[in-house]
Amino acid sequence: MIATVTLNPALDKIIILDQIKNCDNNKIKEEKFDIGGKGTHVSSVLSDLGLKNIATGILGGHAGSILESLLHKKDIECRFIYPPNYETRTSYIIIEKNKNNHFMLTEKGDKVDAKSVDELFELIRKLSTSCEFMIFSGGVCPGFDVNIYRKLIELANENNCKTFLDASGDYLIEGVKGKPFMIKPNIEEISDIIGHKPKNIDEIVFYAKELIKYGISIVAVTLDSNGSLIVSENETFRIYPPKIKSINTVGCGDVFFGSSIFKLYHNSNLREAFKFATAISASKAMNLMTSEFDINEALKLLDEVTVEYI
Ligand code: TA6
Repeated sequence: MIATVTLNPALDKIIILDQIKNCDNNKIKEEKFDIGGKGTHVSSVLSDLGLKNIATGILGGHAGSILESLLHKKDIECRFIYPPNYETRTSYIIIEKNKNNHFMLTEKGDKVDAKSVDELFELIRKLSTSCEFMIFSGGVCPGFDVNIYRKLIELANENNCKTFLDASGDYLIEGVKGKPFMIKPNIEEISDIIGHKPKNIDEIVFYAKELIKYGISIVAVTLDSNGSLIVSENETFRIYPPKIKSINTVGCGDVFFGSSIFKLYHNSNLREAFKFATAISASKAMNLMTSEFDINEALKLLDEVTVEYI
């Protein structure tokens, strides 16, 4: 079994306009809700690829109930902690169609109480005894300590669960100390770990290899439209994405993360897993929604994904 842990899920509200004019009453053309919050996004991808999974973390309020209904529609088993008087946050994704622009405005999230933090620990402890994979992904709502990911990863590792982390800032820096099996930092996030922005790919490779020596098995660095860099003990390679017309890149990182994990769960080699993830992520970029992709479109794009060993 596989579980995702989202410590600050979000309901994505996608707002579509022709254009945004400053100091004007801009009329919204269309509004859609989608699954947001990085771990819940991964659950959505796994489910779309046919892998049953459990979504857990912190959830509540009206936005939380809409998000949970979207997860249920994808046959995802929801095992959340519901803190008292807690409202799940909303991310607003603004699509300005005429200029092919999109912006994301994400709320901070409510503070979680100490009792709910303890309940979450107990839930993760229990789940990690029956899960082979556990994915920790996304922002963290106020009320959790900065070392929350480290503690949860250590707990899951002790129960022989393979752990995956996608986080940022101090939560990532602390989380890495828990030695997750795989991390998926973007450029800003690998800079958080290194302590400065890397000058070039060679410097990223150097620090990624240091992380492998430290005990992480896979470091997958996403490089926006320049694809990704995959580093493990036995191989290092760049992956270049297909040329596509991007509509909405929000969610691409989560879809990349979720689809690579799907392949690793089925014992794919790294090259196959991350080529597949790149094609799926490209299909998501062509989709207005933040969690949706077209598997047939992705499989057609697979041939245009190229790999270069370093
Ligand atoms: O990566 C896309 C996304 O999951 C959006 O759907 C939005 O919910 C946002 O990221 C949440 O990011 P955060 O890092 O705040 O958890």
